[in-house]
Amino acid sequence: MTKPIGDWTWNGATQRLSFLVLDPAFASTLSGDWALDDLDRVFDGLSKRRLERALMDTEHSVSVDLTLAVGQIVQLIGIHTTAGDANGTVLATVRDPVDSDLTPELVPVFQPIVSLRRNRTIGFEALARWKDENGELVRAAIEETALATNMLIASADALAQFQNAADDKTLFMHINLTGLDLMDDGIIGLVSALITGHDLQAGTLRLELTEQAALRDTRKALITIRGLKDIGAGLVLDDFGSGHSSFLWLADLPADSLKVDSALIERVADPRVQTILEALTLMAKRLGMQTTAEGVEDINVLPQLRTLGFDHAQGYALGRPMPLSKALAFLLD
Ligand code: G
Ligand code: MN
Repeated sequence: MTKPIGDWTWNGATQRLSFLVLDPAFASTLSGDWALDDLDRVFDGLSKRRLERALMDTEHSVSVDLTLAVGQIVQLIGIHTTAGDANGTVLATVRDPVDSDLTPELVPVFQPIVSLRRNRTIGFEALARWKDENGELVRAAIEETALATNMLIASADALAQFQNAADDKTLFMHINLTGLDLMDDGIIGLVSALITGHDLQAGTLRLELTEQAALRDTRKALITIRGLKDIGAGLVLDDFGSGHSSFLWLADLPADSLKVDSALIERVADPRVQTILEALTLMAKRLGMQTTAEGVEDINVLPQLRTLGFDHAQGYALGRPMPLSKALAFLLD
């Protein structure tokens, strides 16, 4: 799994790179204040040159993979500040302490989100899948603490690739946050590092939230959510209209987008449901939010969803969740 293990700071005047790393697997190798020339004692030669180039290139944000002399890989992501200085976060791939052969590999898949007005893919939702023993991708069965952290890192990387491939910096990515993530004090730092590290426009990395996820400590969750918005993350209310999703929650949450639950979309032929959907999209518009119809399995309902006021649609009829390479091909097609 990949996770943040500490911070780095580059001082352009003294040409020194400082690592503050607390993770015991890396602290003794990395922590401290390094002269640039001595870094080849830590990284392999190619990595050191890549790092040098990234630190000198003040035009671009920093995102560089480094191989440690001992074989592990770390990633520095961050931004240049004034006077040639730079700083950011250190990410590392660490082996699961449990038998790693028994832990299935996490593979994000990406499902297209389509604009009903422009009739084209304008974003994706990242969904977690696990590679089973036959190499098949299966739905996430394991509830894991590091799940979303990994999904965030992988999906932000994928978003940068999608945006470059399509030459469109407005393309967005939805990533689901769990209740555990909302209680994690490091989440704002990580999301901020990913946004700046990949040079993403504000609002293109969008976090999907459910009221369910905030239930354990609503006040703390709201503080975290507002912090996430402040650093440029987009906010999306997921599964609205079923389960735990109240209007109070909507009143408190500065969301950019509302996803209407598939249980309602499924029943779009029912006139009562149509009235509800129309009211929901109108309300969302007045609150400055976009709306997405979830679980669209039949393309014949698309004109009706448009008439009811939906901006976006997502579902098997428009595209299945796909691995990165397939999703890239789908986007460019
Ligand atoms: O709760 P959330 O909206 O994040 O759930 C998304 C899940 O719904 C994913 O696991 C995805 O595979 C699934 N999904 C996406 N589109 C469709 C669809 O058209 N029909 C059904 N039944 N499931 C879908
Ligand atoms: Mn979702």
